[in-house]
Amino acid sequence: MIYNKTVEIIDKARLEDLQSKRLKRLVAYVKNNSPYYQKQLAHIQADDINSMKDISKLPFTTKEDLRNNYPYGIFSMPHEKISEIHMSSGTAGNPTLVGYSRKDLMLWAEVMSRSLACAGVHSSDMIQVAFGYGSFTGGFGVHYGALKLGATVLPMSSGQTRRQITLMQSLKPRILACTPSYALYMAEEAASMGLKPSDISWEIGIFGAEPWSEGMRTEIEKRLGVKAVDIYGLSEIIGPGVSMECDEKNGMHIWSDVFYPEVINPDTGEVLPDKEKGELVITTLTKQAIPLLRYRTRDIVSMTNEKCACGRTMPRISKISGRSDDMLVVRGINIFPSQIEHVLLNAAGAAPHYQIIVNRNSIYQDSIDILVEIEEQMFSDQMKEMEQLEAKIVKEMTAVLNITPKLKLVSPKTLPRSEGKAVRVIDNRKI
Ligand code: DLL
Repeated sequence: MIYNKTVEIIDKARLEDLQSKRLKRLVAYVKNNSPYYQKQLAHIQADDINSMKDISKLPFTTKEDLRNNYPYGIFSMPHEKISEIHMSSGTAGNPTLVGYSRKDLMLWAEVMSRSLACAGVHSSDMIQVAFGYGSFTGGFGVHYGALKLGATVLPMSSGQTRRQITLMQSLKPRILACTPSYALYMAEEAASMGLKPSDISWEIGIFGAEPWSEGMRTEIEKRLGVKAVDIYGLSEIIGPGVSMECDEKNGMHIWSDVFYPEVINPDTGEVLPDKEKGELVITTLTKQAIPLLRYRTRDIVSMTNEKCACGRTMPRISKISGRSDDMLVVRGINIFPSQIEHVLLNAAGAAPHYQIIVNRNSIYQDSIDILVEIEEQMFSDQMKEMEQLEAKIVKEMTAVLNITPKLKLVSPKTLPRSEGKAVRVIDNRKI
């Protein structure tokens, strides 16, 4: 079902006209209201923006810019007027803070209802939301969209897996929304409870917040007996609901009347033609609280404007195939190696030599192993002290990363040294 026919099947010329009018208005708005953009756009006037081509005159915005202007420096609205605040994980110091006005929350509900309908959800459906609720955007985003669509929400958050499954058996929701790795964990748990795929009421699984491959899709579909579709988004833009796969399972429609996409060469900033792989950059055309110009998502995709068999004219992006920075997404949680380094540098006894190894086991559960060298003098000390050091680092890392890594202390000078860029991360997942 197409939720909003006036925009989802709009013809390209009208779409571009709408986008350029919005961009012009946006430039005037952020110049007037955001202390950060006031400085950045000192030499640009709204009158310089007359078509979408003129977007190239605007500067890029990065996660660093958000963090350097923490908490409200980049906002275009005084914080008293903000209705809701969320955060993105994956930063060692200041979190990436995002705010929503009432109108932004309505926009979020709108793009999420388009996304849910695009996945095949109807107003008569019940949606089990097993994305986390809290400062993470997953739970609330799906929740708001489901309410606007008129569906019934079962707000479970993640965790309490057996309870999720018993409730599924009694309430029979047709839709499940969670990370793909959690879906597989639920499949495993359901199997261990003696359930067969035919005992499972979910027919559609809406999965995202972390990278997942076609192989993983096939596996989830087989184990849970669902149609598995991909949802993409990021807190800085709005949360989930930036783009969504339709029945064709051939790219995710990006709601470009409100989130204008470009794909650039991450090294040069040059805009790439259709179908070429590069970094996704998004401009939020209508947001109020924290609109962003040309935000560098660091996610690697290719984009196509070719017509889709579903009838939607909104462009499609491919599955996310990687990142242009060193951020790792493990079980939906964003992790930067710098966060790990920060903990190690503050732990007496640990040397600043480490290696992060990410593995995906047979049921696609990701795990992080961290090998840390200990200092010479610590090495000759008591076993007990080593254990204490290990426990201390694991505790710190769990607090900072929101995920418990497996830590292994190794002898001094055993990790490989490098003469160029250190290879700190070994990602064995081959996504
Ligand atoms: O993960 C928002 C979200 C929630 C999306 C629920 C989908 C479903 P952040 O925590 O800010 O927001 O993390 C954003 O996660 O830049 C990608 O690198 C990664 N990511 C999100 N969706 C996908 C996906 C939410 N479908 C970062 N495939 C993004 C691959 C994804 N990576």
